Amino acid sequence: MNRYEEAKAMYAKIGVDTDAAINKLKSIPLSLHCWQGDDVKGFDTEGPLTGGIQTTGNYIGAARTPEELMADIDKVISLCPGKLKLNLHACYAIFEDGEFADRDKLEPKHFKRWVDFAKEREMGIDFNPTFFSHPKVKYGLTLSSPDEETRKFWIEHGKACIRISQYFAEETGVPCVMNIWTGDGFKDIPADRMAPRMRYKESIEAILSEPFDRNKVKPCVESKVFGIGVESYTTGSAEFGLTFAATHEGCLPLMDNGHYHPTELVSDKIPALLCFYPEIALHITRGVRWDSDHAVLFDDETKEMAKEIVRCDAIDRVYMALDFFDASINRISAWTVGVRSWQKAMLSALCTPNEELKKLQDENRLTELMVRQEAMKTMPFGDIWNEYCKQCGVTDDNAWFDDVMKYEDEVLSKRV
Ligand code: RNT
Ligand code: ZN
Repeated sequence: MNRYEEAKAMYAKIGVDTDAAINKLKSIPLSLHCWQGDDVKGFDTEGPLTGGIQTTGNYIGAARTPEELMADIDKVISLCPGKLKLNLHACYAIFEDGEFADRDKLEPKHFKRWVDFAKEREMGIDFNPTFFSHPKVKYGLTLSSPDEETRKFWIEHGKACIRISQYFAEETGVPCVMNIWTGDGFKDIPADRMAPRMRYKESIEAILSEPFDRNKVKPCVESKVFGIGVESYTTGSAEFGLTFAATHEGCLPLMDNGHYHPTELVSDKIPALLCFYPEIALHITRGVRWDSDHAVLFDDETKEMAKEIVRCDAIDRVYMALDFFDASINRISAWTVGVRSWQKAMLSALCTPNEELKKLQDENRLTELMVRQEAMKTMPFGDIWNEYCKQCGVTDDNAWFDDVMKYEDEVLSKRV
C-alpha cells in the first residue's frame, strides 16, 4: 500500500471519503488576484499606491507590463492545484497604441486581452473598480466626497465597471463578482460621520442603477475598519457594508479577514451571514497586527474559515478570492503559497467528519467533541494533500520552490 492508500484507510475509519474530497475540491473555484504580481500598481497611472493600503519591500522582479504580469500568473498557475478564476482591478486596463481612457471612460475593449488570456485558460473573471491611486481621489474621498464632480467621476467609473463585468461574464460564461471597495475615510476625528455615509450609499445606488443581468454580475460591498492614514473613520464600515448589502437586492457583502479588529474572527462571521444572505464573498488574506496583507498560510484561522464554508454546506454560496500583496519576498512564491494554503485549508475541511462532529455537539457530548477535534490535527493530511497535487499535475510542497528560483534567475532578475 502506498502512503495515500494508507491515509485513505485511516480517514475512512472516521467516516471520511478522501477520494470524494479530492474530487470535490477540483471543482471549487478560487479567485486569483492579479495584484500580487506588481504591488497593486496597475497600468493606468504612474503615481503611488494610495487609499490606505500599502505594500512594503522591494524584492526584485515586480511585473512592469501586461506581458510580464501574464507570464507571472502563468507561472503561478503551473505551480498550483485546483480551479482558478482571474481577479482583475480596473487599473489593469490595457491600452493599445498610445490610446488612453480615464477610469470613468473605461470600456470592455480595454480588457479584451485579459479576456483572451482567461478564455485560453478556461478561467472566469472577477472584477474590481479601482477607487484609489488616482488624481481624482479628492482629499482621500471618492464616492463619499462632498464634491459633486468628484462623486460623479467615481460613479461613472463604477458604472463602466458594471458594463465591463457583464462583458467578462458573457465572454467567459462564468458570473463576474464585482467588488466595490473605497479607502474613503479620515485620519483624525471627523465632525460628521453620517453625511459621507449617506453620500456613499447614494453613490453605490447610482452605480447599481446601471442596468445589468444579476445572474451575470454579482456586485459586492467590501467594508473595512481602518486604513493607513485613515485611522479614525472609514465611510465603508462593517455596519455600513452589511446593511447596504442586506437592503439592496442582489448585492453581496464582502468580508476581508484583514478588515476587522485583530480579535474578531471572520470564521465566526461566515455562518452568521449565511443565515441571512443567499450568497456572500470573501477576501482571504493574512493580517499581522494590522491589515498587512501577508501571504495566506495554512494557519488556524485560515483552516477555520474553510471549515465554516464546508460544514455550512455553502461552497456554492461563498465566492472565495485571495487578497494579499507582499513585495518583500519573491512574488511568485508569495502567490503560490497563498493559493496552495487556501486549497489545503479547503481540502482539510473536506476531510473532516463534519456531520459526526455536529452530532456530538447536538448530543452535548462536548468532552468527546474536544477529543475528536484534537485527534483530527494529527491525521495524515499531508498524504491526502500530496495525492491531490499529484492528480492535479503539480509538485508537492517541497519541490516547486526550485522551479521559482529558476524563473527568478531566468526571468525576474532581468527586470531592472
Ligand atoms: C483594501 C482592500 C481591497 C484591496 C484590493 C486591491 O484594504 O482589501 O480589497 O486590497 O482591492
Ligand atoms: Zn480586500
